Amino acid sequence: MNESSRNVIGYIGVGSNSGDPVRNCLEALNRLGACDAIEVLRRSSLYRTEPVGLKDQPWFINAAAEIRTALGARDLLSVLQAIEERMGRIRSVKGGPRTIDLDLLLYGGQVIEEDALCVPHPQMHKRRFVLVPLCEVASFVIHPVYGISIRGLLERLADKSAVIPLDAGAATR
Ligand code: PH2
Ligand code: MG
Ligand code: MG
Repeated sequence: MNESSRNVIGYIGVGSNSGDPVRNCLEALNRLGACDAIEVLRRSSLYRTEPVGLKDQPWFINAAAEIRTALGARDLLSVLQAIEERMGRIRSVKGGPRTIDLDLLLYGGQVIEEDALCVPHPQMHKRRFVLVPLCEVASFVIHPVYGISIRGLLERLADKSAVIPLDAGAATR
């Protein structure tokens, strides 16, 4: 199958904790859906989440989106990075505050391990701020490395950091 006829279901993690994080997340999702070869099928609710890793920074807004795309994984990553850049993401402190972070969590059932691209996202199964939103749109999807559903990963999760829904019900809109 060639690039243009491919239609892959992917999942994107969205996060922001600087400027107006709710606006930033929604704007990033709009920009994603405005791309030619990307259709946003569903998005999760938005969540207010406690920072994981570097603690001394503002709480985040996090969400997840299910997309269908004709792009290959590398091209999709380039689109995510271009949206981050155009929205003014500044990488000052590693793991620190950011205007927008778009992470490619899952791309079909593919496992890709390259310097610039690891899919599934190597940290996703450890993070409540990723799995709670993702579970809204992908509860039965199987993690291609662990062979466990997203719901199953969430049930096994050790991370107890706070993840609080901001607009419950958005997934059905
Ligand atoms: N992203 C990080 C580091 N820590 N914590 C929360 N709550 N949400 C994030 O999106 C996040 C984080 C690096 O990508
Ligand atoms: Mg990122
Ligand atoms: Mg991230």
